[in-house]
Amino acid sequence: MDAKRRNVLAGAVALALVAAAGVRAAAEPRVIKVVARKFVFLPREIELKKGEPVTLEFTAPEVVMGFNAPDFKVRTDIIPGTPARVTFTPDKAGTFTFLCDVFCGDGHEGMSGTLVVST
Ligand SMILES: [Cu+2]
Repeated sequence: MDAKRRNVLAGAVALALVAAAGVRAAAEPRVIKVVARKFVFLPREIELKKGEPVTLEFTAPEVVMGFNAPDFKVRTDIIPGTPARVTFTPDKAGTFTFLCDVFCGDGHEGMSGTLVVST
């Protein structure tokens, strides 16, 4: 293979790599970390964008918690020591309540937060 042909090939490979990386970057959800502790989610308010994939990554330092956002049909248990993740793409804008749906103690009933989804 002559040098010119090798350069063309190298250029094509580089372009393919850049294209693949670009596609991966676009599809990668934004990660937002959330801590669930007695008896609050931190942050309590989570800002999302309609149509933008997001991964919520939960930790619970104390006891088992739950995360449930019924408007987007996502929920997970949050076990201490193991990050729990939900990935979804908000399909509507507005303000939506999420809550802890695993009984975690005396303050459980008031343990909720808000997803604020903008367009
Ligand atoms: Cu709870």
